[in-house]
Amino acid sequence: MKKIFNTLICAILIVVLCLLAAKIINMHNNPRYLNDGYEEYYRKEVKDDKISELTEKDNTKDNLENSNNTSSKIAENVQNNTITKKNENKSKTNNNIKSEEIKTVTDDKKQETVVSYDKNASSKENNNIDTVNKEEPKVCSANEELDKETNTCVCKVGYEKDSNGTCVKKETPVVTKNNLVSYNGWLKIKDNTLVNERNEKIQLKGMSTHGLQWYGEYANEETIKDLKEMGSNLIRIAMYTEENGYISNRNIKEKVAKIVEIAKKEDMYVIIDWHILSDGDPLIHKEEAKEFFREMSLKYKDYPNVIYEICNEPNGNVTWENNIKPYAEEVIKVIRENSKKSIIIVGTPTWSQEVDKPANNKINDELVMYALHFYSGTHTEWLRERAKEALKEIPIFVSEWGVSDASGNGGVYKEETLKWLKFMKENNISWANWSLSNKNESSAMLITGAPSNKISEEYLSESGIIVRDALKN
Ligand code: IDC
Repeated sequence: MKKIFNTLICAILIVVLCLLAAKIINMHNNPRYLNDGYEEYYRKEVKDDKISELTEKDNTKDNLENSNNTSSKIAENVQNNTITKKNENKSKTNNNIKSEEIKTVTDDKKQETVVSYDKNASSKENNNIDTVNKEEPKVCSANEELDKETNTCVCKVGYEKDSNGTCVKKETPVVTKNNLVSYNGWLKIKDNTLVNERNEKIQLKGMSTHGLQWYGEYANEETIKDLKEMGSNLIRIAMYTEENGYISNRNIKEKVAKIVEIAKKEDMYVIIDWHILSDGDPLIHKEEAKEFFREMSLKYKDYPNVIYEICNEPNGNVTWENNIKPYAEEVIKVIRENSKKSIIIVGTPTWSQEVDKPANNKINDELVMYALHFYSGTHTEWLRERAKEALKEIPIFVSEWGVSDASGNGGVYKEETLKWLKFMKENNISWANWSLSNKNESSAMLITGAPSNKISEEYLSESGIIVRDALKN
């Protein structure tokens, strides 16, 4: 028993002695106890690749600085050390960036290359030594500036990152959209298509009112604004002559004037349409038409946004030569007395389908366009073919079209409508869609019951949805 006790005491003594010896050795090497060995210790640690561990623990700025300085000193001293290699690589990279930058100061595209190069370099560096070494200031591209705190490139004021992470100029809200009147001014015709004052092609797109006497209230400040928001730059005022229209109710002019003023305020083009329909021969109300357009053209002589459509849809036993052209020449003359610069649209035989007729016998006026009307359920490829031919000779304006059949109801004929829209886009043909109303017929833009002061998604009919998409594109 005594023997066992003695052995145990001996063992404990040996262990205590060993621990003491170890402690003394450790004190010699540990910088916490011996400042002289600090650097030596660190070098050892670095060699053992423990740098990142240390940096993570010591993440106050001062400590970081210390460790940076120390490790750079060490790097200077220790030949063939991994850190030296990394530093060399880094400075090589920076030199490359600088020389690259010098080559490309004025070249935006190349500067983009610099940015991405820089990004790659820095991410590589971060994985290695950047956390301990004092970083070289980043080289930023033309639209960037250096954030000294984080040593990263950030977008300059007025610039923002795009989806590729490149700093691009911030889009300032467009006050004047370039499809509106303030940009385009008085319109002209060049190579049988509509152009603006700068001779740039322009396509007008918008809604036609239904008969003012029935659904006039749907054309108001709110709805016209909403339409503009949807991409529209045009509104057509369908002022019926008969069917309780202008001939029997001159007061309807006031509604016309109101809409013209709204269009002006909203920077949009507007068509004043002399909507003959049951009165198929324009000559029937020629005198009234002359009187009306004299008044209008005088009133709006300085309005670059006003366009005159002088006979919606001649029909019945009327011809271009005998009825429409003579009528048009007289009315145009009246308009030109007041307004030399406005565009005038002239209807064509058979509800404005026979554009081939004026193509062979034009009116002598540089600013006249010819109406082509279609309804997708009734008018198809054959009418597009005719239009294509006519376009070689005359400018065409689709001042009325619908997604239904010619009655204004039936359908919606979406597929055919899309073909027409493509055709009009390809040929830069301006258009107005029938109709801005909530009438229970498939050509109406709004569903039955839709209020008259709002054009929003929930009130769009099937036709309205197609038109909304067409206005956007
Ligand atoms: C239609 C309307 C319909 C109205 C009818 C009679 O959609 O509600 O009852 O006129 O006035 C046109 C005419 C246009 C027609 C339209 C549809 O320009 O006034 O509107 N249409 O039939 N030409 C071809 C079709």
